Amino acid sequence: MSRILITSALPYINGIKHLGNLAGSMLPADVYARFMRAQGHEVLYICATDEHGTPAELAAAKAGQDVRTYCDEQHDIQRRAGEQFGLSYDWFGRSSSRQNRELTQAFCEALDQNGLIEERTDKMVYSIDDGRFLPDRYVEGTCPHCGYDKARGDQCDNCGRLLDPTDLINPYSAVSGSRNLEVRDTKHLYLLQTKVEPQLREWIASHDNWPHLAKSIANKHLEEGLIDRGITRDLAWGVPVTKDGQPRPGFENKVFYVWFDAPIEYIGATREMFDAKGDADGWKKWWRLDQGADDVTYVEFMGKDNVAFHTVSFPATILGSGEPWKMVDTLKAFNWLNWYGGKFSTSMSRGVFMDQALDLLPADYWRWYLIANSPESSDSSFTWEQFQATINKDLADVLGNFVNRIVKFTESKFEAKVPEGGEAGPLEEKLYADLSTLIAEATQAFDEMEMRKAAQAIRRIWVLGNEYLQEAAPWTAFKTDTTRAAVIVRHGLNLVRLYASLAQPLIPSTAEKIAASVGETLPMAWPADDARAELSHLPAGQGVAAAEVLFRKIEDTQIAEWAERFGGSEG
Ligand code: B3M
Ligand code: ZN
Repeated sequence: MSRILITSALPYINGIKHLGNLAGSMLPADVYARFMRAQGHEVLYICATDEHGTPAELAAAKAGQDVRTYCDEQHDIQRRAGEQFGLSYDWFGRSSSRQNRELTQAFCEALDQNGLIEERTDKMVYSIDDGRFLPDRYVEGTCPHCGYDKARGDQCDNCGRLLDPTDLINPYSAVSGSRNLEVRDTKHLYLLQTKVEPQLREWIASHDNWPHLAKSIANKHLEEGLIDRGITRDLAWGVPVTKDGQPRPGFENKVFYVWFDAPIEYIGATREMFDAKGDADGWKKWWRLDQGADDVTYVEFMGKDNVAFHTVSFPATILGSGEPWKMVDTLKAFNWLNWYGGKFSTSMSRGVFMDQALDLLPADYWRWYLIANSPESSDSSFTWEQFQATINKDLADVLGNFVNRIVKFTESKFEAKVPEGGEAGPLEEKLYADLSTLIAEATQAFDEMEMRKAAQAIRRIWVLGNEYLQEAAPWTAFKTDTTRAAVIVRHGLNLVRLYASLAQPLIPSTAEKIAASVGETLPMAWPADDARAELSHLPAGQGVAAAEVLFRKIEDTQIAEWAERFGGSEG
């Protein structure tokens, strides 16, 4: 048994997340956490809302709320949506917590003591009418590259280029619309990443086991070379900047940049959890190498746009601190899940969002589709047609049908009990062999975080069960040889049991119903690759009871209605 620490990239606080966000970090992290727990490992799965930065302040202003109230509300909304999607976090924290504030300040002070922090003077856009600096998204204007007139200070939404607020033509304040702006000098803290570069290179080089996408993005950033990075902003909402535990002179009206404190919240959230349990030092055995974390395996899940922050910036913070922190062992990154070939967009409400999805169908339908079509080796696209086909075929026809058919047959012909007697024949021997190979494949795929492969192997296991039942035909055997029929039915019911245990990571609520139909409860142990043993668990005489319909087929009329409502169409 090992100790596995799992984090998912922290969903940003500015509104409920869409299915693309879910597919690219939180959901696969949950699937992996559930798989590891089923294997008997000690798992700590941590997530949180990422609450600082200009998008939070601006979204709060738009909602007419103060930013603290806005974050309180949005945090609860996201926590509930996560629960409803079956995301089995051990803790869902908040980057605005006291714990994260203390850790963030302590990291900066440690970096400062190691000579890795420098005060530099920057030129920034200042709004005279608003009486404040306008960092990042607080200033909008015309993009110097494409002429789009609503480009934001950090990026142009039209051409996608990264911008600096001072690049904008005809800039105006996003707060007041005022054009009464000037460029002023302002002091900021810089993290001297250039000085940490050798250590960072060595650390990344020692991790050639990372899945391909993460590794290639990390290397690309190293090739481009590291630059010193501004880690403070002229904002009111965020972690205040300190020196020796006091407000840092000249930085009283500044806070840390959101990307500085956000990853530290992985640690902060762990501390929130142990504090809530009254175990103030408990977090250390997960995060401090000198306090027991040296036997932890740490895995991070995230979308590809977050990789640089997790392979370069955050490690630079940790390495630069000179302190014995647990660092990531494996980093699993995802490409985009698109919406009909275009992007999901929070600001343009394009696509389906987590709350809306659950109004349409239960979580397991979405979980299966999103993992089976995971944007792993390339971007993938959501379409209603593909969603309908996947659900109807895999879940309704193959899995749901198998379970109901065999359990109902047992109810009608074997008094709703696992029948005894008879010996396995050639068909069963073949089943053992094929199944053992597929179980091993599924297990390896989950181990390697290959989500699509894992789903594929599981689908093939479901298909194999259907083929076995078709060929063995217990309904025919029953007429002439009830002992033979008993052997087949017993194998069929054990397959149902096996399906429940294999389904736990992917479709956990359905796994519970499937298990219950053969008298079992979750959690169940992950199956071994020995199918002969796996198909002999259910004791003869154990009662079975068909579940209500496991999956309802999605009708064409529903698809038409949803496509209309959510704008699912090309372009
Ligand atoms: N909040 C992801 C995003 O909103 C960002 C991840 C932080 S992980 C420490 O794009
Ligand atoms: Zn542009």
